Amino acid sequence: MSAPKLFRQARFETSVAKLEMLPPEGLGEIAFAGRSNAGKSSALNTLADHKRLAFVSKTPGRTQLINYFDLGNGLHLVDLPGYGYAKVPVAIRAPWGRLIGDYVLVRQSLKGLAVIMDVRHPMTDHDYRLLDWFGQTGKPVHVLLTKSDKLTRADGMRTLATVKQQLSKLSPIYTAQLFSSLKKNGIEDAEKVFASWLGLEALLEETGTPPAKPPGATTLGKKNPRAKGENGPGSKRPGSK
Ligand SMILES: Nc1nc2c(ncn2[C@@H]2O[C@H](COP(=O)(O)OP(=O)(O)OP(=O)(O)O)[C@@H](O)[C@H]2O)c(=O)[nH]1
Ligand SMILES: [Mg+2]
Repeated sequence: MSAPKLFRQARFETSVAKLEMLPPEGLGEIAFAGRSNAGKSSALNTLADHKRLAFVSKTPGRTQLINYFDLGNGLHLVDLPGYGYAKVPVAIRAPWGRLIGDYVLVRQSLKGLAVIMDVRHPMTDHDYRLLDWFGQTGKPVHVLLTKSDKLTRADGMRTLATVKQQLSKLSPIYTAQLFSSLKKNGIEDAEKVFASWLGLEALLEETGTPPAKPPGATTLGKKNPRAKGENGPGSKRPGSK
């Protein structure tokens, strides 16, 4: 267990329903993709050390928009809609091949993809399709096998070894680790990978110094406007009953 420090600055910036609405290209962003209910929003909250930055729900398919979180200095974390959950009504179930698929290909600021998988259900067909698709960018992927608190350490390690082997067949630069938002396990390893993608390694050496905000930045303390809508009733902390 360790306290996160790298992404503590994260502040909600905007929600995007269409590619044309994406904010201007910045200096770097990391997107969190994965099956609905895998724990993407929870992982993002855990890394940001923030209980309700990104919306977490027991209802799969809650995150339907691309949500941008500002890290300052032109850097962002991006929470993508989940894929592969059949019970979400077709009207709001954009196949990842459209919004997510286009986003991961066209976005130049995107430095790498964090693919979040429930450690009990890793490497689904949808995950494979996304990894295959993203492969054409040549950019890195880091898999967080989350909810690792649900398995014994031995079972978790076995799954990790299998997933690493499967990933190595897709690309030598794809990596994976165990993670738990509930137990706050795996934060440091994830931070190291994401810091290297964003060129922030030096910050990890310092003792908890967050990235400086650029002059005139106004996002600090901004309320998450989804508190009334998508981020509404039923939101839960990871693991809460
Ligand atoms: N035990 C445990 N539960 C977790 C963990 N991470 C997330 N959860 C739970 O899993 C459920 C889904 O979490 P979310 O973070 O909303 O998942 P998501 O991938 O963002 O889901 P969508 O937005 O629907 O795609 C919630 O009930 C969380 O509390 C974890 O590490 N351990
Ligand atoms: Mg979510």
